Amino acid sequence: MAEQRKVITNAPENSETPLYDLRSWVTPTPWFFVRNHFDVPEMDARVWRLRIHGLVERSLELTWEELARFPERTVFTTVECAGNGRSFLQPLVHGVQWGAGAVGHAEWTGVPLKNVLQEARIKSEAREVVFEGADRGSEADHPQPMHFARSIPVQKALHPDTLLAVRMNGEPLNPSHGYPVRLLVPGWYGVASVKWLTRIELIDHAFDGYFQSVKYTVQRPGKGGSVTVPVQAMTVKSEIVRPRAGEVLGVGTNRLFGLAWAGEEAVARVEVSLDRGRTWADAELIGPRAAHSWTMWEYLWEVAEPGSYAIQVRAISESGRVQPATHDPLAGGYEIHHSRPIEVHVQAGRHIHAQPADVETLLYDMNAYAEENARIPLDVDLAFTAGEGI
Ligand SMILES: Nc1nc2c(c(=O)[nH]1)N[C@H]1C(S)=C(S)[C@@H](COP(=O)(O)O)O[C@H]1N2
Ligand SMILES: [Mo]
Repeated sequence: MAEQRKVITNAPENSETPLYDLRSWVTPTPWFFVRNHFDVPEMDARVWRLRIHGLVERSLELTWEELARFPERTVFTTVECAGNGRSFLQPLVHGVQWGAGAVGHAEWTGVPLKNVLQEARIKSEAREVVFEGADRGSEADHPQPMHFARSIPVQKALHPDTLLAVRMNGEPLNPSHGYPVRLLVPGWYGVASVKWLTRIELIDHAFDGYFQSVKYTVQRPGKGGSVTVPVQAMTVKSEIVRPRAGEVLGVGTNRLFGLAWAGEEAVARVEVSLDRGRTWADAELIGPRAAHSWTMWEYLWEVAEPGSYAIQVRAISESGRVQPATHDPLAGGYEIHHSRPIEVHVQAGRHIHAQPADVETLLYDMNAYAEENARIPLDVDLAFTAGEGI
């Protein structure tokens, strides 16, 4: 499968998942968005080392073979860039001008970080775990070259699904996604999932690296106005995948299809409004539903009157968090998750009689997958053409 990402910038590569073409719960790797700050570093698993040091009883320097001796675990996780959707903000905010596609959902396999940290034996005063990538470069407001680095609290580092990932969708990580080893922090914005990982350090204070304290931060109400905090878990969000904005539909039954996710939570409900947010109806959630993963939804929209309509969708998480209608100005250019209406046109004389997705046929392999931990044959779902199935 050729690379089919939508390129936003070339050097370094920043490219989007072609969201509006998705036909599977899992995003095929060649389609999965790429967010790089610096050039992709030259990596070779044969000479790769992972240093684990700082507030540990026993510093480690693992080789690829040593890492491979730990038991593996496989998880499904949606990864979204905290800047996803930035181009929809008015007025424009500085940064990569992402559309909706800086997000993807994949199967990740690797060694639970917890097991490696247990071998290093964390000291009780450790509070955060800092992860450093092999990539290096400078930013306009930070001319000194630096490595990409980010931290997470010890508690999140010990979560059984936080992985030192070595495979994505069953294949070894490719260079764009962090070969040979990346961190995977399920439910958190992608910035936490450090690629080309070479160093892990346990510290007893809040890490203040550039990508932790200057970029990838938001304001929160706090003492004396607001405080700056690093982005953490993904927020509750949905996207309309089909129809696309401006599409011509027909009278009868039109099928709306999309995705919704809620960070560390599962999605409880997705609602659709066809009257600019006055009334909302439940969409059908189809396929697998789990924390850390996006959920597919569909809605069969009966429409008799030709004309222009706005379709709006919002997701609600299991704890009851509702996707908002407007962007929180305190979040600046990050955590852009407000529900965006799209305009469509229902044409007179054009009749559509959409059917619900044949979930059983389309998802049998995905369900088998979740149960048996078998791999999804990724090309199966991609064979379906527009209008059929998912
Ligand atoms: N070493 C390193 N890790 C990194 C980055 C990076 O530039 N360098 N980008 C981060 C950001 S902001 C995101 S959104 C995710 C994107 O992961 P992907 O490129 O595999 O989709 O990687 C994160 N990990
Ligand atoms: Mo990101």
